[in-house]
Amino acid sequence: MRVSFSTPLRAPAGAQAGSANNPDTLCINTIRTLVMDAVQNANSGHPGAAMSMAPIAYTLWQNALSYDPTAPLWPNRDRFVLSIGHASMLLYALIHVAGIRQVTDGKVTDEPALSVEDLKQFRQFGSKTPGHPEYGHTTGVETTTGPLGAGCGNSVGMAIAEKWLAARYNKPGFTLFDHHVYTLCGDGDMMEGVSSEAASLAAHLELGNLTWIYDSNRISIEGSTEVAFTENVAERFAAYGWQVLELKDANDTTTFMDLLANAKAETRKPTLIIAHSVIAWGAPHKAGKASAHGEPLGAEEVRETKKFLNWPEDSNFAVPDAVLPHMRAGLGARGAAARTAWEALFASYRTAHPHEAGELDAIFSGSLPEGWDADIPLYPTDAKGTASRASSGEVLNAVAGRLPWLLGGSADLAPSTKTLLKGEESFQPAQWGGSYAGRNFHFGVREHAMGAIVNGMALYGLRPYGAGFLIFSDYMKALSACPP
Ligand SMILES: Cc1ncc(C[n+]2csc(CCOP(=O)(O)OP(=O)(O)O)c2C)c(N)n1
Ligand SMILES: [Mg+2]
Repeated sequence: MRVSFSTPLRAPAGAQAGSANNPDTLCINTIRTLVMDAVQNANSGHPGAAMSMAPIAYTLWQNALSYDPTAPLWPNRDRFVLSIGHASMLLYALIHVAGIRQVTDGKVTDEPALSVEDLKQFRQFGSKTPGHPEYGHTTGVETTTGPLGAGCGNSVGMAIAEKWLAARYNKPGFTLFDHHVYTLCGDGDMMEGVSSEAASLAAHLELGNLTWIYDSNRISIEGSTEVAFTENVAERFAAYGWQVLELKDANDTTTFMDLLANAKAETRKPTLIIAHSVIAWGAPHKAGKASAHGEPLGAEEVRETKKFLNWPEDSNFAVPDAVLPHMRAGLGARGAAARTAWEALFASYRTAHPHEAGELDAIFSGSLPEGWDADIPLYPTDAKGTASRASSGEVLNAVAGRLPWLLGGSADLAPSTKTLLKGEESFQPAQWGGSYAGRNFHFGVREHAMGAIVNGMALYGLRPYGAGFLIFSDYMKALSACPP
């Protein structure tokens, strides 16, 4: 169905910056309506947060994210983590309107990663648009999310990986790694313990390359968050050592851009942007209500919301012609310029630093160096036996010599778990006596965060490990499974 957009696509006063035919408003309303239509079509899903976060997510991608939709695997791309995995339609709509290309068997194709047809298959068995985003299944998804808090933890691992790669491989005149990690999280993420552990460590490690945007709509499944969550999140994060910024209205994209600039400018502290929002903003009867969290709005409410947005009421999965070109001119052009400049830089790096470039090739492709296992000792049969943690420590150290990107640590148990890499520095900011090139990690007594963090690091091609007593593997089970 072709829909007429001859009526000005106006948002209600104060809803968005810009004039009546503002192309940004057009894109934001496209995302909002795709979310509503997909959830309605599937007759299940979570429309509320995805709708109200559309202005923020779109503005971040279009104006700040360094990402080339035609090269989704470019190593120095900014990372976007949707920790509120239930709001998956927001990410799927973005992947579509941003024109991200499909990656198959590690190769970029000319196909869109998600077509409108794929969006129509939202939540259907075997589709590319499952209920929660899955890494390796849908191009453009940087990590699997759904269990709340885990994406926040993954993003700390990603920020660590970025710092480590920069410290080890950037050379004078060759800034190969200087990207930022952005995470969109919600009340549920903030309540989960794993994000608190990860946030505490992120501040200690001075991960200024990390920004979490917190959708503070004060609604979760059981209703108002007042039933269980009344702490002052801003003060908590300030106490961890984060820079805390507040956006009074999630629709205020102009101020949001200023806050993003402040986040980038602060290089020693991670930043939390608390974005106050109304869940399902724009829906006349459902906005602000818990029922908008995880139920379709209903056909009539969808129609009325479209009317409120000055959108054709009979449209279904409509993407106006101007939307993809507009994002191509913004996000696409900026990302392509950064990516091609990086590729030229990496080509000359290859000449100047061939050994390091070879290591990076292996990291990016997930391969291991030739002979990585050559030094692993042989253990003859021995009636007395060797404690497995002792042999494990010997094997780790034997591999570490030949695999420079084997790195990790323990949740405050290294003397027992024997996981220290001999002769290697600690991964620490300078003020705590280490370096970001260090390979020994001190996760503190934070098993849950450790599990989520090493997964985030693994998503960069590094070979991280996290150690604790065997019984604690049960404690952290859900967060320790390695990504594909
Ligand atoms: C670890 C974990 N526990 C429980 C859930 C189930 N769950 C999904 S969304 C949600 C509420 C989340 O609230 P919020 O983050 O505020 O999302 P919003 O309602 O604002 O969309 C819960 C409890 C989950 N996904 N992960
Ligand atoms: Mg909420």
